[in-house]
Amino acid sequence: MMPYKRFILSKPNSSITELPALGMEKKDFIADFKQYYIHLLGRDEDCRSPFYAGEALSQAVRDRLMERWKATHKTYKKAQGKRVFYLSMEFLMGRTLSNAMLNLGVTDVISQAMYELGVAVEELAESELDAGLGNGGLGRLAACFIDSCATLQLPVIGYGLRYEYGMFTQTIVNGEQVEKPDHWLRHGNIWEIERLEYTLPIKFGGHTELQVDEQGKQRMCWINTHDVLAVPYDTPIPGYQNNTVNTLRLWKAVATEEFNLDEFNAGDYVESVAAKITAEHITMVLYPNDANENGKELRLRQQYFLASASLQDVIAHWVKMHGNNFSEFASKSCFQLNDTHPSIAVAELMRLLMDIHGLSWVEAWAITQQTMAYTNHTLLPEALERWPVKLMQRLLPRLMEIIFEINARFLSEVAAHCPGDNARLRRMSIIEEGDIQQVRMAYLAIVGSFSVNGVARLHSSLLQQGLFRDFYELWPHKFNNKTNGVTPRRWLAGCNPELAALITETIGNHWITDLSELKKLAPYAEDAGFRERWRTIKRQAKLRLIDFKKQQHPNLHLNVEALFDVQVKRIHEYKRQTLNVLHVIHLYDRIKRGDANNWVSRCVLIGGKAAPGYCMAKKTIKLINNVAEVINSDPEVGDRLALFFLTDYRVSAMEKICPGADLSEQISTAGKEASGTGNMKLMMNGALTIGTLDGANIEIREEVGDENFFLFGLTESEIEARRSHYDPLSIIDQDDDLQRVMNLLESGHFNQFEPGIFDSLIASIKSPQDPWMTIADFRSFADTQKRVEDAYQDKDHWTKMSILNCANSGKFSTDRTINEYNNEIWKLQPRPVQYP
Ligand code: 17S
Repeated sequence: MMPYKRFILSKPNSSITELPALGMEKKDFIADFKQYYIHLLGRDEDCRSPFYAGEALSQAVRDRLMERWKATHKTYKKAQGKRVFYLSMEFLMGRTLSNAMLNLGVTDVISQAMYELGVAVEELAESELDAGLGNGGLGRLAACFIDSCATLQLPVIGYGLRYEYGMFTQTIVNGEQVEKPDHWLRHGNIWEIERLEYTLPIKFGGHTELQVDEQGKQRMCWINTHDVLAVPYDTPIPGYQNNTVNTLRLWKAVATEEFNLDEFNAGDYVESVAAKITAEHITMVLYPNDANENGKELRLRQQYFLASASLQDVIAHWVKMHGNNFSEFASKSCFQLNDTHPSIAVAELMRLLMDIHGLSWVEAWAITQQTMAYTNHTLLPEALERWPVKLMQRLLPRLMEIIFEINARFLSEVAAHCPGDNARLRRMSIIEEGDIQQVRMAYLAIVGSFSVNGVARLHSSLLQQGLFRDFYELWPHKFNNKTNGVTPRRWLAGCNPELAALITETIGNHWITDLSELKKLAPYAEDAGFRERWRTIKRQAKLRLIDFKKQQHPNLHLNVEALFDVQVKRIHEYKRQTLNVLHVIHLYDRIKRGDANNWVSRCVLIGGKAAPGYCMAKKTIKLINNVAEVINSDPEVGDRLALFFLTDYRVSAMEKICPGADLSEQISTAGKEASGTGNMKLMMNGALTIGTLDGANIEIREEVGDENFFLFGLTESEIEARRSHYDPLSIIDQDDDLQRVMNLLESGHFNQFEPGIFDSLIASIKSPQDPWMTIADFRSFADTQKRVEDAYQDKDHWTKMSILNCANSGKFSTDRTINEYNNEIWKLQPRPVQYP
C-alpha cells in the first residue's frame, strides 16, 4: 500500500484512540521528562547538551498539546460550522517550547520540575532553533494571527509551505552581510506531524483539452502534466489556557514515486529519476526578498503549489462531509489571502469547482467571490506582483485560460458601469498590455474577493485614494481597514516575565487576553513606588540585552544608564536606517567639536537583514558597521555614544531586544510603511517612539497622546507635494549640522582604507530624485532627538511616559485585530473546547 493512501479503521474502535488525560503537575512532568530522556532519546548523565533535555521536555509538552488538539478537532467536527483558511507563503513562528508552556499554563510547574532535576529551563528553551519561515512583518503577522485565533477559540487553519531552508542566517564579515543557509530542520522538528495520508497531487505544465464525460457534458481537462506531491506537516497552535489547539498545515513538495517512465523511453531512466530533484526544489528555500517581487519561475511554482494543495485539501474535506453538494460551501468557508502571494487561489478554486466537481462558471464564480478575502501589505510599486502571461501559459495553462475568462467578464462589467471609458478598461484590466503581457495579481485578488483590506488606517485610505482607486469607485463596499497588532502572549507575557508579573500584581491577569485592561496601569504612572519598580525592571532588561549583545561582541562595554535607542527591522531605503546613521554621525560630530554640555549618553542599536540582491541595503549595513567602528574606538567619545549593529535579527532576538529598549525608531518616509508591527512590540514593553506620521505610528500616537510620542518629519501629503521641487543640495547648504555630517561622510572619514565605497549611497540621498527624501527630514529628526534627550534627563518623567506607552498599547493586540476580521469579514462562531 502506498504510504499516502488513506488509512481508515474498518470499524471505528474507540479503544484505539482514547486515553486518560495526562497529569499537569510537577511529578507528571518529572516522570515524563525522564522517560523521554532515558528511553526515547537514550541519554544519561554524561550528556551535557541542553538540546536533548530540551527535546525530552518538548516531547512531554507536546503530549499535552496533542490531547487538546484532538479535542479541538472533535469540537469543530461536531459543530459543522464555518471555517477560515489563512493562506500565507510565510509563517515566521520563531521558537515554540516556551510559548507552548505559557499557553498551556505550565511555565511555573515545569521550571520547578526542571529545577529539581538540576536543569535550567531557560537554557533548554534557548537551545531551540527559530522556525524562520518568513521575511519580516508579513510573516510574523501571520504567526501572531494564528495565536490570537486559537486564543479566541476560532476555527481557523493556517496553510503555508514547509521550507527546508528558512530565512538565511546573517553573519558580518569586514562589516558586510554574508548569508548562511538556515537548515533549520537538521536536528528534526519535534513540533510537526507528517500526515502522508493527506498527500495530494499538484499539476504543472501539460496542456488543456475539451473532453466529453459519461453524461455527455463538456469538461476541460488539464493533461500530460508533470505532477508533484504535496505532503502536509501539521503543527499545533495552542490558545491561551483555553484547551483550544488549532492547526498550522505546511506543505512539503515530494516527487511522485512513479517516475512517469511511460513518458520516457528506457534510455532516459537517469534523467527521469533526476526530475525528482526539480520537483522537490519547490519547497527547498524561502525567497529572502521582502517588499520586492523578483519574477522567478520557482516562486510562481511555490505560490501555485500552496494554493492548489490548500484548496484541494479543503475541498476534499468538504466532499467527505457533504459529497458533491457545494450549496453551503460559501457560507461555511472563507479564504484569507496574506497579500497577493497566494492569490492564484482565485483561479484555482474556479478550476477545481468546474473541472473536477462539475459546477458551472456562474456557480463557481459566485462561490469564489463569496469566499475569498484579500489583505494588502504594501503600496510600493516594486512589490506588486505581476507574472508574464507566457510563463503562466507554460506552467499553468488551465489557470491562464480561467484568468482570461475572469478578465473578459470583469471588463464587460466595467464597460457597463462606465460606457466608453476605454482608458479605465485599460487601467483596470487584470492583464497588463505592453511589450510583455503580464497578469496583475493584485487585480485578480480584488476582482475575486468580497473583502480587500489594508493593515493600518492611513495605508487603507491610501489604497482607496491611490493604488486601487478605480476598484474602490466600482466596489466601495469591498474595501476596509484592519489595523495590525501583535500577540501579547509572546510579546509581553512571554518575553518580559518581570514586567508581566508587575502588571499582573497591579491590575490582575485579565490583560493577557484583554489587552485594553492595561489602561488600568495609567494611574500608577503617578505612583513613585511603582515608577521605581518599573525602572528597575527596565534596567534589568537592559543588562540582559547587554549580555545578549556580548555574545556577538565579547569585549564590549555598554553603559546601562545610556538611552537605549533601537531600530530593528528589514534594511530598506524607505525605512531610512540611513537617517538614523546621519543622526549618529551628527552626535559624534558634536562630541568631537566640544558641543557636549549636558550630554545624554546614548547607545544606538540597529539590526536587520538585507535582501541578498539589494545592493543599497547591503551598503547601508556596511555604513552602520564602519561608522560604529570609528565611534566605538574613539577614546574621546567614551561611553557618551555607542553604535552597534545587531547581527542576525530574528524573532528570538526581538524577544530579548524589546524589553530593554528605551526608544523605538519608526522613521520611514511618510506613506511608505504600510503599518509596522515592531513599533507595537516596543511600545508594549515601555519604549517611547520617535516616528513619522506613517503606518500604525499614527494610531500609536493617537492612543498614547502627542505628549508621550516624539513626532517629526513631513507628512504623506507634504512628501508628495515636495517631490517636484525637492532640492537636497540646498537643504544641506542651509544646515550647518547636516553640512558637517555630509562632509565627514564624503571626506571618507568612515572608509579611510576603502575609498569610494559609499559614493552610491551618498549620491542617492543627495539626488533630487531620492524617493525617500532622507535629507528633507534630517533637521526635524535631529531637533526631535534633542527633545528626546531632554526628556530622558528627567528620569521620573521618562518613566511616566514609558508606563503610559505600555498602558495605552491595548489596541495593538492581535486579539483586537482578529476580532475585527471576524466581526466584519469572517463571521465565525467561537467554539469553546472542553477538556478533559
Ligand atoms: C509588511 N510587508 S513584509 C509591511 N511585505 O512592510 C509592514 N512583504 O509595514 C507591515 O507591518 C507588515 O507587512 C504586516 O502587515 C511585507 O517575495 C512582501 C514580500 C515578501 C516576499 C516576497 C515579496 C514580497 C519573496
